[in-house]
Amino acid sequence: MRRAVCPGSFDPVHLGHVEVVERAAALFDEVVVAVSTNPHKRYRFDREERLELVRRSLAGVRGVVVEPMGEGLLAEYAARRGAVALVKGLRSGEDYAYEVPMATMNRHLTGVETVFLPGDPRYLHLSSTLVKEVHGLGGDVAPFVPAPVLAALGR
Ligand code: COD
Repeated sequence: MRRAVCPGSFDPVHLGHVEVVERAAALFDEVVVAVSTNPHKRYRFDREERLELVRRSLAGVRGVVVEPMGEGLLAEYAARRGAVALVKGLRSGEDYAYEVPMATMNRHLTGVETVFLPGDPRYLHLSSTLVKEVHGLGGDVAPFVPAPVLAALGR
């Protein structure tokens, strides 16, 4: 059984995330989508809401498990879960520059590898922050978020 972890704060999950998890699920036997919570960060959706929205948004994807990551090191969480890899989506060179030192450190910490998947061109401009801002100012984000997220964002 080859297991991977797809980590994120998912505040909220959007179609860029969903697409990366779907592709990870095609590569690994099981993908654990790990919803992180940083106690120093303010979230639009609390931990339970983010977990529920991720679960409902990925309900049809085989081999996917959604769970809270808790606090602490991602590399140690992945080791506890028996994962051979972290899977991260990349939108740009900036994402790559940000992620590579963490990938190197995570491999140093527990030996876990990081697999980067290039984001789908339809969603490269997406971030949870942009979704919240555009929706908050009255813009239409329906093409970019799963239906449960659109409902949770409200009108
Ligand atoms: N297309 C493709 N991929 C995307 C898109 C998109 N449009 N948007 C986001 N992604 C990817 C991101 O690159 C990221 O890989 C993932 O989706 C999740 O994104 P977010 O924004 O929900 O999550 P982040 O960026 O807040 O990251 C949360 C982590 C859990 C990854 C991070 O907080 C973390 O690593 N925490 C653990 C602490 C730790 O171990 N620190 C030491 C590091 S060495």
